[in-house]
Amino acid sequence: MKNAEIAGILDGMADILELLNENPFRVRSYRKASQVIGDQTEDIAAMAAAGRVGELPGIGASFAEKIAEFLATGKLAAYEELKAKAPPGVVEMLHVPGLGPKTAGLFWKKANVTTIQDLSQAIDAGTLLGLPGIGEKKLENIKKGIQTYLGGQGRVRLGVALPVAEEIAALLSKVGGVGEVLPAGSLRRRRETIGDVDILVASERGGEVVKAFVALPMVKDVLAAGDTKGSVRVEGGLQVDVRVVPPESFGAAAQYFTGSKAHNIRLRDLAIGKKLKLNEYGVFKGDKPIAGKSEEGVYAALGLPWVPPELREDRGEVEAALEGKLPALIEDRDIRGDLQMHSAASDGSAPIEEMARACQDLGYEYMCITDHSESLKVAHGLSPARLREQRREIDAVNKKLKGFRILAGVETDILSDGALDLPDKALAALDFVIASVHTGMQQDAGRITARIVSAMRNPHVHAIAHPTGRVINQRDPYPVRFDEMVRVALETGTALEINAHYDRLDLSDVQARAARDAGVKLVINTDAHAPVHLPFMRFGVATARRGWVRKGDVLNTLPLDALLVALGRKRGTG
Ligand code: DGT
Ligand code: CA
Ligand code: CA
Ligand code: ZN
Repeated sequence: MKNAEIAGILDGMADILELLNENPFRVRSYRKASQVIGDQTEDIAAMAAAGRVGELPGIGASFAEKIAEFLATGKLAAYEELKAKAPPGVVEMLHVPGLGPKTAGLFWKKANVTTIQDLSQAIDAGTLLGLPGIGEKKLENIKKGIQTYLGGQGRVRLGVALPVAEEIAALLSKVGGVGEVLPAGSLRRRRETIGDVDILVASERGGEVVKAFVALPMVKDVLAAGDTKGSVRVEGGLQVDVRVVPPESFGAAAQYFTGSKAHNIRLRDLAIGKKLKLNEYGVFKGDKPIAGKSEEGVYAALGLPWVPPELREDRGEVEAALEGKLPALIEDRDIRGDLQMHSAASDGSAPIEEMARACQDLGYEYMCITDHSESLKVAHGLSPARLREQRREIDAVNKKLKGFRILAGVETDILSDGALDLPDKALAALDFVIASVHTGMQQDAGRITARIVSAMRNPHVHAIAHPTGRVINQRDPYPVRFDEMVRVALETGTALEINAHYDRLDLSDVQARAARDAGVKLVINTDAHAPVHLPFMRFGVATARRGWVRKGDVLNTLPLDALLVALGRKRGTG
């Protein structure tokens, strides 16, 4: 499908238009079109062939024409023209957290800064100070943003890498003489970003497997192709390595190449303590292999139970395993509903009923519609009156659904002064209220923390959404005092969200663990803006597992009745 590629181009066009100071409505229309195309489950090429692209919301005749041009020629003349109007380095600057198009344009036009390197040097040399609106503080923020941006470069988000790896693994499984296929490395540990993908294949016919691998359709560049190892780049630049190992050492290879390196070093020390040798071929007593076929066997030979890959970071899992105290981690199937999502009433793309049927297809018992509140104008937030109207719509859809319940909720903004964007009376009428910071993220730690604390002290607020505000590789967390947030969450019985969207994963793994250790309840939500986002739940569950989180720590593992009781508790009515 070309959907993602087209969405990327339209977004890129919006960036350049913004940089060129074009009409904000025009910029917005490109962003909207990009979002609509990106959210489509159906192949745009098929829709175009049927002449249905122009019917999509926000896609008029002119966008439909551009899409047709791209589908036919693989290029878009208007995009090429736009790209010629701004240096690529300046466009790239827009990806630096804290650096908007106005500022980037200013640096480019007034200080001749055309690359991120230029920008870094200009900040250090102090030559940008004194440009209109540019002070020390702002430059310091941009400097930090550059570090975030460069640090994230080359690491691909989990939700981008995992589907690619799974598709490649499925294709490799069909190659002749292939047994097990396992995406290992940081991907198997479900880290939030992936340096490269490491896939293991059990086979005696290495050369043939590697040949088949480098010939796969998603391969853009072949970096290496030998008898046991192949290495390629796929679209978007992600590197994928395949290693072919004989079945009798597959378990040892799986253990070794899953890592992490720090975990492996601990295991090697354990082996040495038992006068054994551990490597990617097996566990050896002298020259004699005593384990290697299965991963369980490798751990058992070292006197350990099998350790879930998400824990293998040397963060205490080896000690816990030795003591028989590994946590029983939450699993995908424990999730009974999704408590944060948006409908077409605010900035989502689907009506409530469509979201509900998609949730039913995932096997859920319930879900909650949490559209934005009124002050978030860009997201078409809901007033109390519109919320009341939405409740009636939800009641009507609920009547049609069997064995499933849509809860009425809201994602209410925590305003700059800490007040909520809705009166208590409106909040009290809803089943579930999640509060979040979308504005004033530049405030200092004291003020941001105070805002969130005051939201948690409201008895109608059940949870805090994306509690640190970070966007992976794009935006640093706002400076909330995490310990204080956790302390007040516990004291007030407010849950903290693990936002499952792979752009956020917020709380992060280590933060989820700290919250869970403190006894705070978590809630794992997708924040879906379209049905295609609902399956992102697994990235949230993976992050929870990396945070040692158990089923009982998570609100939305409860059956509906128990969930409603738990929600009532915060309001003193449960
Ligand atoms: P990444 O790719 O940066 O997201 O992280 P990983 O963990 O996938 O690292 P990668 O691709 O360099 O190597 C894959 C695994 O192979 C790693 O998790 C553990 C293992 N490994 C690699 N180099 C070493 C090493 O020098 N010593 C040990 N014990 N294991 C290693
Ligand atoms: Ca890797
Ligand atoms: Ca690798
Ligand atoms: Zn939000």
